[in-house]
Amino acid sequence: MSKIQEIATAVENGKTKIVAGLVEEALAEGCDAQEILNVGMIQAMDVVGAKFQRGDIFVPEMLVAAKAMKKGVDVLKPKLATAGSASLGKVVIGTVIGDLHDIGKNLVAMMIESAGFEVADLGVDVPVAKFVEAVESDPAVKIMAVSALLTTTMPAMKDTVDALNASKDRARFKVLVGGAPITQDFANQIGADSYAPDAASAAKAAKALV
Ligand code: B1M
Repeated sequence: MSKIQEIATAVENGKTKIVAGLVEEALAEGCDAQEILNVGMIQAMDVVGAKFQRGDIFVPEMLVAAKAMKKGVDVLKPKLATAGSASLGKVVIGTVIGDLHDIGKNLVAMMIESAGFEVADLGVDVPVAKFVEAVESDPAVKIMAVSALLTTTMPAMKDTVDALNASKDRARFKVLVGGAPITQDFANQIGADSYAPDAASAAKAAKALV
């Protein structure tokens, strides 16, 4: 079994104690950090999601797999993030109200930061008013980045973008959206300025917005 496959199996099975060590070993063997992330972790989480959908595992197993992935991401972080030069401005990011998924949002924050932005992370389950307050209270904010991982929280993303679009400061900032159920069509429908399907393209989209 390849080292990346070992990582994937460990993430799938929620082996929180061994993932960091396996990632360190993979890096020492010369494996590419991006491949470790994509194949060893993100694909492993897809397998976890599919098992959950089939009823083979339940929320606690999903949670422990997420914890295992986080341990690995912590090791990968310095390799994935290439320090940006001068600050391109401030980005506020958060996962919409009702939604507790944060791994993808954290990766997006990390990539945007490494593209040269200052990032303020509001966390998960963020009320609409908190997004609006974050941008209206800080004139340095150039992009509001909104994440949603559940089809059931897509309406909350729409409510958030509606409220941001109604902000008195709307001309000053852009709205970027993403997350597994979000599409370019949905982003257009709700009036976001930009959509990105993954963390790397979110960083590119953010750069294109400023
Ligand atoms: Co949840 N969950 N979950 N879950 N979970 C999914 C999303 C699901 C697809 C699993 C499945 O059924 N196959 C499903 C949603 C189905 C749907 O919406 N139709 C689901 C469900 C149903 C639920 C619960 C409702 C389960 C329950 O309680 N019965 C519940 C909801 C809780 C809530 O939020 N209110 C729930 C809970 C959880 C845990 C808490 C246990 C845990 C989250 C832990 C955490 O995040 N700290 C969890 C997990 C781990 C998953 C899966 C398995 C993995 C998510 C993940 O981290 N993926 C997930 C299945 C899956 O994704 N395959 C699943 C890896 C991550 C890197 O990808 O988050 O997609 P992702 O992020 C990507 C892109 O989406 C994009 O870039 C990221 C990196 O490339 N992106 C952006 C994300 N945000 C962006 C923002 C941008 C741009 C791009 O711009 C601003």
